[in-house]
Amino acid sequence: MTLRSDALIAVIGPTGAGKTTLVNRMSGVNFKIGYGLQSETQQIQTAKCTLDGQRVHLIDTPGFDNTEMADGDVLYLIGTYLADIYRSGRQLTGILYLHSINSNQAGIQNIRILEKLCGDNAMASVTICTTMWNNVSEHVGAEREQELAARLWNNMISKGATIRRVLDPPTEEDMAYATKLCLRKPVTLDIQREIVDEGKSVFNTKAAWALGCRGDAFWRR
Ligand SMILES: Nc1nc2c(ncn2[C@@H]2O[C@H](COP(=O)(O)OP(=O)(O)OP(=O)(O)O)[C@@H](O)[C@H]2O)c(=O)[nH]1
Ligand SMILES: [Mg+2]
Repeated sequence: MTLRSDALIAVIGPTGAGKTTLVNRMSGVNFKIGYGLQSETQQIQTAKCTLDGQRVHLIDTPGFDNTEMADGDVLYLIGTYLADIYRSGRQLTGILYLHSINSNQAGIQNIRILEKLCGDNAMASVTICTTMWNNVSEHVGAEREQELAARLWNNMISKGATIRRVLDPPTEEDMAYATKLCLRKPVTLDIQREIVDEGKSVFNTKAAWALGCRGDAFWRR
């Protein structure tokens, strides 16, 4: 029997969307979560766990719109980490993009970055996970979800991205979904190709241009 290698799933999204909470709940680790307005996660951290016999590394990332770091620095951390993975011959099987349904911010900038970071060919590996359903009435949440899907996430959905409501704690269906993600076809993101295959710096990638950070962040380094 061939042993399947550990799956890699990245958890990305705006600060406070519940990324670390989800990683903790799924893996049983106890990474620090935020309580106030301040962003919590400042580094990439990975949690190993086993989902239905499949070993997986959940990659928790610092959020965009961070109170402690510029978005360019967040992108730098995520981009270099993803490039290192690809360089070492490993690939992601899923990208979870978290969005709080309780937020009245659409997160346009975040979506633009995500689209460029992944690229069209990887879009089918993206799941847009809406969180904080227990902080909003079902009616209001559902309306927001519909509007976001029609006006902001439509491009990603048309390229194969999936939307999913995730409860806290995740349900058995959520865990089963994550298990299935581990078994999906490994994918290469545009930012990984740009950095590793094309030799670009993080600040010359399409994601950096979408962020508009190239000038500032590039010259600071
Ligand atoms: N009601 C509710 N609260 C949640 C949910 N997920 C996370 N939270 C709370 O939201 C706060 C922020 O959660 P984190 O997991 O730290 O968010 P994060 O996305 O990792 O934030 P950064 O590390 O700053 O990027 C914490 O107080 C969590 O308890 C959820 O689904 N529902
Ligand atoms: Mg966090």
